[in-house]
Amino acid sequence: MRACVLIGSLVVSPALGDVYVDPTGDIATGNPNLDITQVEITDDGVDLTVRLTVNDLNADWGNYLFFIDAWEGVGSGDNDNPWFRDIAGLSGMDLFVGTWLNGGGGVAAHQHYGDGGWGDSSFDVSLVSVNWGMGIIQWNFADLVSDLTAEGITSISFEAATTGQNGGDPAIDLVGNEGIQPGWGQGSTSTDQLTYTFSTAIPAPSALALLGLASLRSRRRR
Ligand SMILES: [Ca+2]
Ligand SMILES: [Ca+2]
Repeated sequence: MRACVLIGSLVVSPALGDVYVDPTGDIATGNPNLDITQVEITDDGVDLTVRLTVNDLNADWGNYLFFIDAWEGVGSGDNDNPWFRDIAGLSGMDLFVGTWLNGGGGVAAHQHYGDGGWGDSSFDVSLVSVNWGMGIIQWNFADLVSDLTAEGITSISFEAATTGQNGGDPAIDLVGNEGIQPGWGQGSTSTDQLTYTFSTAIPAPSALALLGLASLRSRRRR
């Protein structure tokens, strides 16, 4: 009975996570703390929540990056990010988040302002939590979804990357189908940005929820 209640509450939740899976073990360096296994994104119509999962968060020295392409036709150049990591294939990025875990952890959020280049993000981005046991790093982008929706934007493209602590370090892993990156001392290249569609752009979620509840009720009646 408890399981039924739980399923019901998930069905009516306005924010089901979209999960983007990445292979385990697809890195050249043997650092499981940098091996992305999935990215989960949700939104409540206002904030965007991102959960990055790695294979084993067994060390605190890694850096974790999240790139968002929100506005078409503007954004960064290729291999142009505020932390100078050697990652090609990411032109047009508008928002950059970098997180470190050592020293208590923290987050830096930057935004690309055309000819002005990278500056501080106009959005408040927070490192919500680090789950060491599950290997999950969670960020919250306050008001990002509501602000972009107000501009008529219904989705974002994104990339997630793991890297070291120094400028010039490459991405050791990228989420998606890039395959194994060359590793330390060499460049890295993003070849596929993924897309997340805001919940505000998905038609009639309440109707979907009602359908889900109806099917649950009919199942329970049998
Ligand atoms: Ca991986
Ligand atoms: Ca852009």
